[in-house]
Amino acid sequence: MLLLSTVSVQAILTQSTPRQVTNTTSGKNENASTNRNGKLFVFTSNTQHEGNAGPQNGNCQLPPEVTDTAPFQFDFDCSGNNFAVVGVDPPQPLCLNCDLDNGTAGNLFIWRQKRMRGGFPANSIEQITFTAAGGIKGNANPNISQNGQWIVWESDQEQAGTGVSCGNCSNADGNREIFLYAVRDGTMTQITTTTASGDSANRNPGIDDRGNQIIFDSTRDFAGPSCAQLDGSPCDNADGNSEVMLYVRQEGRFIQITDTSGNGADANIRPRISPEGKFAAFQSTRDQTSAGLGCAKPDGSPCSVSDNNGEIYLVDLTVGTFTQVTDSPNQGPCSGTNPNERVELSRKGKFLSFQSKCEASLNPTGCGDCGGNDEVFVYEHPQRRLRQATVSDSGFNRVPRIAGGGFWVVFESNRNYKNLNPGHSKVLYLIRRDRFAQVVEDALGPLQDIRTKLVSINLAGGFNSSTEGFGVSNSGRFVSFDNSKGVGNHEIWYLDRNR
Ligand SMILES: [Ca+2]
Ligand SMILES: [Ca+2]
Ligand SMILES: [Ca+2]
Ligand SMILES: [Ca+2]
Repeated sequence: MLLLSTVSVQAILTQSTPRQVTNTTSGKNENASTNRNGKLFVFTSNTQHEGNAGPQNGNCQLPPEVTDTAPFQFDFDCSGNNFAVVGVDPPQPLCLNCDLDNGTAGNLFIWRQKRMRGGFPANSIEQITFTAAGGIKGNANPNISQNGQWIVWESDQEQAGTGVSCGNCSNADGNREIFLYAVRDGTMTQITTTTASGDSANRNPGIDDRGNQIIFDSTRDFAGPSCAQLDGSPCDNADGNSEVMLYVRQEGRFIQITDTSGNGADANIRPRISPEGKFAAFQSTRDQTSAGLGCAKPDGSPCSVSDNNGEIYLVDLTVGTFTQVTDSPNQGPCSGTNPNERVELSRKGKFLSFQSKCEASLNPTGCGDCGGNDEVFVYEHPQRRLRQATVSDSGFNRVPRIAGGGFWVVFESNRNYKNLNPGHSKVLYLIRRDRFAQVVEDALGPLQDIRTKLVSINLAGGFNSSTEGFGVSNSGRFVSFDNSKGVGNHEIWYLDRNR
């Protein structure tokens, strides 16, 4: 029995309800990403998907081999998941190409909430990958472009089998490569073709709104005629640490954004690209003082020689210059690879969100007790201003994602802001960036600013996500996430902030 979700919202905002997308009996559904209008969701799943034409069980179709009344395992409306597609009666969770033996690997699926061109009815599923091995991470970290036309992901598998249309897919060595799927015609492209370095070979792909550029981190060396650095010099990563790479789809060429040495697979990681594709951001433990065509801090002074803890960088791809957003000491909670991490950026690189343990150095006069727990920060590039969005004395504020339009930041937290989460469950918050974007739960911190607009997504007793991964549309209206609380195993959910 599904626990009814409870959602607390500020009075000024419309009541909204988390909606369950998948309804399965075992395994995991995770890594959900949504396009700009919430019509398309892509996610990974290692659960068994039933859905081809078969006998009817209520409103649900059963797969041909099922003769009993076993419930439809992958449905959206037949097992009490509270989902109903407006205007479709009865809603049929239809999948025309699902592999009925999925369950050994994480594969990618698209869910179409609304009727789409190409004959896809509302509330239908399409399976994209058909690998039989690799576990839940066999196909991982999918991102759909906001225009809904392109999906990029990482995989250590050979993309093959019935239903796969790929002209260049080849990954016999089983390292992790980057792949691209064209939603319009169902064709697949293998973007990277490399060997060795296993799961750290090519990772963390991001994609701009139109799917023109794909960014990722790679420990492989792309030296060759189809790759140049931002300053025009040849690509080079002979030392095999992780560098930030960009793939220009229409030209079939690569741009190596960082050129550093040392720290292996932790050197330069988790890059993101801005919605229009002109800016990139990433986290790095390496020295960027001679990066690209120049590197400066927000105040215009030269970048610091790295003391090798993780810092956030912003890159203007059109002119090749770097901005060192954070400059924090490699000590205490701020030491190591990930004290500043998980950067996301809005349109034209104007606003960055990231997670940080470095409050004592980034915001020494406003960080409350400054204990160094994970807090959310927002950097406003036009004003060259860094704001601490959460001030708390314990617990966590994680994985902030600024929506592409820059108005909303979504993050995961177990703090109680505006009394929306007094039980300190794990919830998602959406905070308006363009108001006074700060929330406080810290007796030593500044008083809460009443202008802050905040929404929480709070399933009964908090939710339990597997991956710290969720998606948000450019407008901040649609948020996709996974949760197992109250539903047994990890299922995909979404929130339409206007409903
Ligand atoms: Ca390979
Ligand atoms: Ca290197
Ligand atoms: Ca530092
Ligand atoms: Ca704190």
